[in-house]
Amino acid sequence: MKLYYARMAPNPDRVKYFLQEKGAWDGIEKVEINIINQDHRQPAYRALSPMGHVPALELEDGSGLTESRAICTYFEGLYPEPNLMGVDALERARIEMWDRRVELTYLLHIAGWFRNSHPAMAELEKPQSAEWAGISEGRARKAAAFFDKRLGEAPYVAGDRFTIADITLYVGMGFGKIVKFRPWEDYANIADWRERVSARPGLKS
Ligand SMILES: N[C@@H](CCC(=O)N[C@@H](CS)C(=O)NCC(=O)O)C(=O)O
Repeated sequence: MKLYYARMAPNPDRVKYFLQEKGAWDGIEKVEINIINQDHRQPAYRALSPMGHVPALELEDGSGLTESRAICTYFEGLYPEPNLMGVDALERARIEMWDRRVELTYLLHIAGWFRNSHPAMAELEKPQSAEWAGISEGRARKAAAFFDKRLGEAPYVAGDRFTIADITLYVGMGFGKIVKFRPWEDYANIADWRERVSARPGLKS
């Protein structure tokens, strides 16, 4: 098994923090992909990841597994402790609900904002659209307000314990710095949550 990942990229970081929380990151064989050099668009890599996305996991039979959350689901099965995705049907569903809310309403819009506005992305995102960047920025800002309210109701994103949904939000918050978006400077609940989770050894970059 080999994990193809890229440094300082949000989706690979979701898997990295997930494995670090489980104490399993160091034991995984890794292959570094350089996105700026477009390693991920080469035919050999596309055989594993047909959409040319990082991360990807190469399994023992040579087949590829992609989508950060799916890779985490597999690792949750291989390394069940500590549990990060739910212990019974209802908890699994609730954690997935929150994780997908974070991914689809926050992380995705930070990505749209960054990819459509930052000069470093001009080669990868063709065409860049200022209008798309503006819409994504508005949606990310709206989502930040939503998650601040949520973190006023519960200590962690999915409820009373740390889960994969916190990892996704933490990655999203870090990623936002690239477009100078720092919701913890304006929102007290996000600031409190971020201080607590960033002290976790598993979330060290
Ligand atoms: N839905 C995928 C998204 C993966 C993704 O977009 N990864 C980015 C890096 S964070 C990537 O490969 N970007 C390269 C590109 O779009 O050309 C997942 O959850 O893993």
